[in-house]
Amino acid sequence: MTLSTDFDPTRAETRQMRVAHRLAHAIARNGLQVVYQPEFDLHTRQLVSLEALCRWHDDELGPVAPDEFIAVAEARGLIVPLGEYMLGQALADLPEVLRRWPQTRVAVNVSGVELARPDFAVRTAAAIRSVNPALAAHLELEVTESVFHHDVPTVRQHLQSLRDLHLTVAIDDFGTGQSSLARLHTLPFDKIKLDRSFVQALENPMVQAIVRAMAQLTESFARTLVVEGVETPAQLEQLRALGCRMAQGYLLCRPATLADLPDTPIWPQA
Ligand code: G
Ligand code: MN
Repeated sequence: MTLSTDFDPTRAETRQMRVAHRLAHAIARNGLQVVYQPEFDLHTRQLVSLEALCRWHDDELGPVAPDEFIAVAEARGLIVPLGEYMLGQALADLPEVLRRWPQTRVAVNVSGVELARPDFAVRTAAAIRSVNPALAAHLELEVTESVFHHDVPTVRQHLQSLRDLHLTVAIDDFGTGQSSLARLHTLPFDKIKLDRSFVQALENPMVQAIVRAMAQLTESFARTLVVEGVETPAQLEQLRALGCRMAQGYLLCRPATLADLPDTPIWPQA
């Protein structure tokens, strides 16, 4: 019998410490890249939003996957500086974004750890004001189910006061983990991003019914539904037929630097 030696807690700990150390270094030295992935209106083909995504290629560690370094950042007290870094980059890029797509918003992902901090809204508002208060109306915050592990009244207050400044709020990866229908009414939001697992199971009639119901549900509350993870023309057509208006995914556009993003959509016309 051979015992698995794949998981070695000491080595895992060492790797986490190393990643945390290098990540702190990268944040301090502007060493993280930001790529943007658009969301499109399937009716008008308009680019409606650009999601800012962090990418990291470290000199010593090589490329580190976002799933890994974001988990490390959350565990090792680096998620707040990382979040501030991403917000700063989004604010810095917004003038160019608005020149190219005047009606757009830039969306930044915000972790529950950040939103649970008492000064989140104040600091976010201050960061915006220090650049240009008018940019608030072009920012979106994407929050995941992880916010439900934290103090929900605090999170709600932050989101409410930032919405008062005209930021919008999207519930990310909806339908997974804790982001259940039962909790939907407990946070203020403008948009739901339906997790890509629904698209991956779209051949199942019950999944089709769920997607159709989500499109109707959001419409009846004057909210937006964006379907994540669209990878094939067949999925795109099926989503349209189910009443979905907005989508994101590799078929439409992969995450890219601002310089590499095409000005006009290049995904296949129906
Ligand atoms: O949790 P969130 O939805 O913010 O995660 C975004 C991540 O999903 C990014 O890292 C992005 O590269 C990835 N992604 C975006 N579109 C697609 C897609 O169509 N298919 C898959 N598998 N991943 C995608
Ligand atoms: Mn997201």
